[in-house]
Amino acid sequence: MKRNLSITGNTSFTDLKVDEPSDYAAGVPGIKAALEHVNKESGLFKSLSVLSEMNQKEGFDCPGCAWPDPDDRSKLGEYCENGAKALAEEATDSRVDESFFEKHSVEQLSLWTDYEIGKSGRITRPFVLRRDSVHYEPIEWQDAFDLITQQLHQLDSPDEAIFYTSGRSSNEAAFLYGLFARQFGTNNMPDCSNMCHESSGFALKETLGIGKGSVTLDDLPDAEVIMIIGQNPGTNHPRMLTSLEKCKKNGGRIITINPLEEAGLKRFKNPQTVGGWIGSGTPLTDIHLPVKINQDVSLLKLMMKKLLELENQGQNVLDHNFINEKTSGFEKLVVDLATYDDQELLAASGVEMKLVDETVKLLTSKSRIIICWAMGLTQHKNAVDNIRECVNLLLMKGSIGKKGAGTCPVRGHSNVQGDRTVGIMHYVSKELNHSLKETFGIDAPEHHGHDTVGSIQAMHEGKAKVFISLGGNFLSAASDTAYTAQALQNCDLTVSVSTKLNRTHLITGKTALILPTLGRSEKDASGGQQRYVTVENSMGRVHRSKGVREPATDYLMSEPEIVAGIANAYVEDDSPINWTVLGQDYDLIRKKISEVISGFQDYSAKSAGTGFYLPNNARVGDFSVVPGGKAKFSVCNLPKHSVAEDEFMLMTMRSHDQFNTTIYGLDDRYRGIKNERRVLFMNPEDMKKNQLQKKQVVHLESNYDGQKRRAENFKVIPYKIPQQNLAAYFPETNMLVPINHFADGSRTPISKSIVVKVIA
Ligand SMILES: Nc1nc2c(c(=O)[nH]1)N[C@H]1C(S)=C(S)[C@@H](COP(=O)(O)OP(=O)(O)OC[C@H]3O[C@@H](n4cnc5c(=O)[nH]c(N)nc54)[C@H](O)[C@@H]3O)O[C@H]1N2
Ligand SMILES: Nc1nc2c(c(=O)[nH]1)N[C@H]1C(S)=C(S)[C@@H](COP(=O)(O)OP(=O)(O)OC[C@H]3O[C@@H](n4cnc5c(=O)[nH]c(N)nc54)[C@H](O)[C@@H]3O)O[C@H]1N2
Ligand code: SF4
Ligand SMILES: [Mo]
Repeated sequence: MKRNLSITGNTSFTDLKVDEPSDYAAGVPGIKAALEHVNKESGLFKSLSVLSEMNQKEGFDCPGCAWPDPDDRSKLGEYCENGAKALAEEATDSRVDESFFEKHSVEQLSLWTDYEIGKSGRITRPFVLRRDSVHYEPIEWQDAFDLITQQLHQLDSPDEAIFYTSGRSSNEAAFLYGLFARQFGTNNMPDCSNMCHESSGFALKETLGIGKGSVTLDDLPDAEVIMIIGQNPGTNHPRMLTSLEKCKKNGGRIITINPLEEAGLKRFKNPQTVGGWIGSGTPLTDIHLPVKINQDVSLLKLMMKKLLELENQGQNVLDHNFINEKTSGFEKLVVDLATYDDQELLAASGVEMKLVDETVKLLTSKSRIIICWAMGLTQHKNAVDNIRECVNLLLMKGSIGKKGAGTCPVRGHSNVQGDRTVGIMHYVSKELNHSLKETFGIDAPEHHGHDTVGSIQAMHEGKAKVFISLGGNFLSAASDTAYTAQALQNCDLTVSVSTKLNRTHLITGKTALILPTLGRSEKDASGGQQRYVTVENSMGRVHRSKGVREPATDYLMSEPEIVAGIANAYVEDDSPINWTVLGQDYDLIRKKISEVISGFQDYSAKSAGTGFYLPNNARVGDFSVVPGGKAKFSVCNLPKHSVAEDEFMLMTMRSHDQFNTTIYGLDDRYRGIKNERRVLFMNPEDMKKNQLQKKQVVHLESNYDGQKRRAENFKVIPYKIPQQNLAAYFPETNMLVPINHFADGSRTPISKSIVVKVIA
């Protein structure tokens, strides 16, 4: 039987109100919004006491983004508006229980919006959607594990199974998950990084020898210049604004490169200070460069060209000692830059020369420069080049490996970096395989597995038949929604380890399981003993997270327990790994991690308090691991774009009221949007040219390789965005992103530069 399912849900409109975009972030409206959310989900008093434990040394790590915590933590609150919303979402009093699924079939639920699906609450117990059924029904934990085992045994090869990870899982859970996948016999371990910072990891590893950023939190206040490129911290990493404020107060300058003038980067009213409540706040951005979508390479090339010219005119711009001693490839870069024409670069970038000159002037005499970036750079065809150019600029100025300077890819999910560190990856690491053999006696596979795009294609082609996800919402997060839906539906079994209901639970394999797990904020006990897990923040510091709330129900299992439960059922007695013990004893897991992965000596002990930093060669200016022994300058090409007269370049981004596919609310306060997500931000000149009115309903169509993809029902909003550029929210627009168009090298989908037509 084919289930009759909607992959979009209801696309009709709510009650859109449009105001002027805000010119500051946080302040009193931020506090008000945070309180409203926590109050609505689980009551104010209960939530406030829990919030006071968030990001404290003995408390739990915020389930929101990966921004680090300071060493000195205010007992008054070490969290932001969106951290409070993340907690509210997890701590909700609503429940998805047996009666919920008796009442609603998956067919009916698929008609709901993502917002409505998410708000249905915490999943109370394991559920199964049996073949040919449209209603989930309860299943016991052991029966669920046995069902997975049965399906895994039916596969012709271990490579017919996919093990996806989203970045909210702890190091302990992720390590066990990777261990099981490898014991089972596959490297098919796609993860959310593949859609996120994979491009950063790729470019940084190749140029600097480590796929992570080099700065720590203490570097930001010391920087002379912070460049923020393709990132919207006011919404997505709100406490970064505190660091930016400190930098400004120390005399630092901030340059932002972004097609949009994001409110959060204009002015910050720090809610932890009196001035943030009653004052006008701290101005943040000194120079804003409104680059056209995916023209950062053009702009960065122009800036570097101009810096070289100033050096040639006798100014002291470059760090020659650093370039000579620590880098290779500089001459090639100089020769290549000379082949470009300033005016052509400028025209492509869409920025005024005056602003470029101002920026170059500022950079000339500075050497403590930090570049921060996120999805605005990583989700394009030439994303890896975007990051290589950032590295080029920093290397020229000797701005890596010293205080107040370096690379800062700002990571998304709170433990996405840790998951990768402890072994979630689709490619083979000989070193890791060797350690796994030594420690566990298993033979990990020696061929690469599928990344996210590859997994979807394999499922679509019937080459993978079991899909297991540790967290996340694969269907809505991935590109090409219709194609991905078909891929999942081709599977014999799909399994989601989740806290809350999402669309991936509705658009499933022939049989589907939901395995409910504890959230970050919840107590995780075994034999009366409270356990803690560990996570790694965006700057490579590993620390503890210990839940404080009673679990949503008594029937939840922790992620390590669930992974061990699946593994145990599968391997039975025939395993060199004692999964029963490993799933219970997190100290033992940490001991094993420290045996397998370097940098984790005395793991449990060192994770207390503020935790410990993992080794980072770029941070200390040691590039000996890069082939050739030196940091590498790169020669990059300009992006190749062909946007016809009647086409636009669309970027898909986050509103202020969402965490990826989890929709907290329908407002995007900083951009002046209230009560609607189906909006399309457009330049007023383009509206005029296309005879479009404010709030007029349009549809979007992409056409790649002759295949048209369509997303319906968006209201046009006049907005300050470069001409022929558009912006809309994800995941509503994911169906426009073609599966086989992704970044060269990293294979990250092109979610920030999709060529579309606007159909009135
Ligand atoms: N509240 C909240 N916090 C989050 C998340 C969330 O959804 N909600 N998600 C988390 C995750 S997983 C991640 S990865 C991060 C994402 O954090 P961000 O990367 O900040 O998120 P996006 O909304 O995708 O915003 C990208 C920014 O890049 C700009 N941009 C788009 N295209 C270009 C371009 O071509 N060039 C330049 N220079 N800029 C461009 C956009 O205008 C926007 O300001 O946030 C994390 N934190
Ligand atoms: N078009 C477009 N697509 C994008 C992006 C974009 O900018 N544009 N961004 C991409 C990026 S950067 C990312 S990181 C991906 C995100 O991709 P995912 O990580 O797959 O998606 P999320 O929306 O973060 O996952 C939310 C779900 O995770 C589950 N969950 C929440 N907390 C927990 C927990 O503690 N444990 C477990 N087991 N489950 C939990 C809940 O069931 C929730 O519904 O999306 C990508 N997709
Ligand atoms: S900045 Fe990120 S980690 Fe910190 S409280 Fe806010 S959402 Fe949580
Ligand atoms: Mo992300």
